[in-house]
Amino acid sequence: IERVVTVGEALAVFRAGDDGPLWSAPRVAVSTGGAEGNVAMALARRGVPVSWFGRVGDDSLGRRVVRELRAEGVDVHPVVDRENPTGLLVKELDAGGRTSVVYYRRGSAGSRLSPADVDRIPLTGATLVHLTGITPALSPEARSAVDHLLDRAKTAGATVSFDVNHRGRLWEGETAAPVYREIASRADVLFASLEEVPYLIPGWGGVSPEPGGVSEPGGGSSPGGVSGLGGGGAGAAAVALGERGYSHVVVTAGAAGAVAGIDGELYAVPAVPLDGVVDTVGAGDAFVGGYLAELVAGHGPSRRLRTGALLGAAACRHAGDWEGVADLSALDGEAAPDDPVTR
Ligand code: KDG
Repeated sequence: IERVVTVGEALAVFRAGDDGPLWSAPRVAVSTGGAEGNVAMALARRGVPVSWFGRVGDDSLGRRVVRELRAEGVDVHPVVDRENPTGLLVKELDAGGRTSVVYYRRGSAGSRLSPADVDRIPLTGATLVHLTGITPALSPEARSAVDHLLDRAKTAGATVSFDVNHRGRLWEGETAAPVYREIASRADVLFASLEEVPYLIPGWGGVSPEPGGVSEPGGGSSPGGVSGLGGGGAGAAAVALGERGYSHVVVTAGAAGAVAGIDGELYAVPAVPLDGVVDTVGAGDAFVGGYLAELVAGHGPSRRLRTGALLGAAACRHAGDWEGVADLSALDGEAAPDDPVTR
């Protein structure tokens, strides 16, 4: 049995918007977020045995996120931190369909992830370890924990998957970029959105990873030089990343689809057309979960991309990060042929 291990910070999510803006709304909706947990839930939904590790506070929100991950079929063994609270993300959806995100996570339990915590993660039997660029942004300790996890995963013979997931609210692009490159160079599978490519290839698309130079989740806008590249830009980016030694990359371009570059071959998938996008936050994680589920099941690139695109689209249909994916029941009926190379 293939087992996937994800490590990161799970957050409680308070969502406002259905009842008016947060400053006046009488109610918020409560849910769970955190990129790695979202990926784990998508994997579990696809039937892949998956574990999530991280720290949560000894509080109701911690209890809530653990319950929710477990309810979605994820194996969870958190370190319960008695001194620091579970992190929180507040999401506001305005009437125009824009999402803005505020974090209450500085000093949170999840941000204290340490190398000693990583030592407690059982990696025996793990075929794949997934992490994101959010974790090293959380604290120096969490960054060391990521380094240590990479070492341990390699020793255990696990495939390492890394999703850049830049969060401009957590750190500056110029600080983050070298860290992303270092982790990416040690990963076997690399995920990046088109907007994140400049962090991996400085100057790509005429954009340098300066503060404010790329879009943030649910906010900001893409610099013209990058967004103008479209899906074709994802192909060019995958080729350029391949030339820099990243032998298995997946570049996502939102509504323009995604491209995988694997050992010099390119594989593309269009996005699944959507007529009501409720909220795109979580779509990238759902995509990654879908892609990895097919990868560990031994399926080829086209099927991985197609399942990723389906799950990514499903996530966009719900205001929560992952609930749209949890709603998918008919996915198994969607036969995804293992197409030959599209170039
Ligand atoms: O990818 C969705 C995430 O952005 C969200 O769930 C919270 O992990 C999170 C983050 O740090 O932004």
